[in-house]
Amino acid sequence: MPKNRLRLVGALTAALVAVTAPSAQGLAEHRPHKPQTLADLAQRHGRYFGSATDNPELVDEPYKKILGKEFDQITPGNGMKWYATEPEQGVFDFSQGDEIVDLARAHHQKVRGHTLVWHSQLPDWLTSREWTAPELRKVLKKHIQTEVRHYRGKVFAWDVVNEAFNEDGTYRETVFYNTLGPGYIADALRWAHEADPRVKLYLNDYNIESVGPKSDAYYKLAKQLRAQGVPLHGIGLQAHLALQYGYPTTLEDNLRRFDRLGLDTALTEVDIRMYVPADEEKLATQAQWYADLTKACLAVRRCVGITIWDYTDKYSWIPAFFDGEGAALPWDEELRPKPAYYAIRKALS
Ligand code: 9MR
Repeated sequence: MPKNRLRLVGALTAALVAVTAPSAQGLAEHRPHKPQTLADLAQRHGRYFGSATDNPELVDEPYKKILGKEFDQITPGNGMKWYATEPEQGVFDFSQGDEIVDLARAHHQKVRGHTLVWHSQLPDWLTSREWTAPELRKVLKKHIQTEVRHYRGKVFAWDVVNEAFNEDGTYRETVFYNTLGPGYIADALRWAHEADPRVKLYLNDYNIESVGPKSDAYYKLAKQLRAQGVPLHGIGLQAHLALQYGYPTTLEDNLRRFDRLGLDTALTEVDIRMYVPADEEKLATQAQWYADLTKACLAVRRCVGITIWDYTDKYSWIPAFFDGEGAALPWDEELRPKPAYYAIRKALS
């Protein structure tokens, strides 16, 4: 064979081999596709994608199946709150939180602890009497440390203080603030840190997605606490949004300023409610907002993850609290994914 033709045959053979011999990558592409979950997609960005859940729902098997599969992080909606965990003074009951932690562990999901200090859902023994400052300090310290110790190594983060500020950025006048003064926040963080030096400690609130008086109050406090060496690691932005109030367009800037303080952020209780009945247009806007807030978190390095406040309209808190509103979550009441679900996937892809 003339040299030229030989070369040609050689080149053709090489090309054929290249086309037909499946490379490692080619093989992977031909494997039947395991559908990627929100958690899988988020993990590729080093983030988690989680859902809240609540004990009464855990008898619903189809619900549990999606909960166990689609998410890599769980927050107990109620089971770790004070009324549930210390129903009588000094008598602790962690059964509800434990049930959720056990379920999460079985699915390799991490757990956010929610919440240690909050003015709402307190036990009667605490709200029905007056406390002196030394008495309440003792009660608060014991509650925090007993609970944090119980969940040491089982939760990766705690909402230590929840909803400490008013809309105008002044301190909310809770029993803790009124009795102990604003220093109760630093104390709570220190006590939690003492009980579990590894767990990430957050302050968490709603209506702090935008830059404004309430998020400014957190920014100022966070800066102070950091300067004083108080163990604060993150700010949780609940993100209970509503179509009628508009999208918080300064969300990304807001996340970024906390990032610059060296703090983690997380979107901790996301839902986007609307007046019901839902229609195609409202669901499309909702989907866009879910995508936008997902992208905002991905754009800011220390935004560590997103948690929706349960995943299905079947178990959303919204209809019971806001008359005429609902349809706030990415799955509908029949556990069918809504446009928001696909929009989140796309934003994560
Ligand atoms: O999801 C919780 C719902 O089941 C309770 O009835 C409600 C009581 O206030 O609390 C809900 O969760 C709240 C969370 O703990 C803190 N941020 C606001 C959430 C919605 O109210």
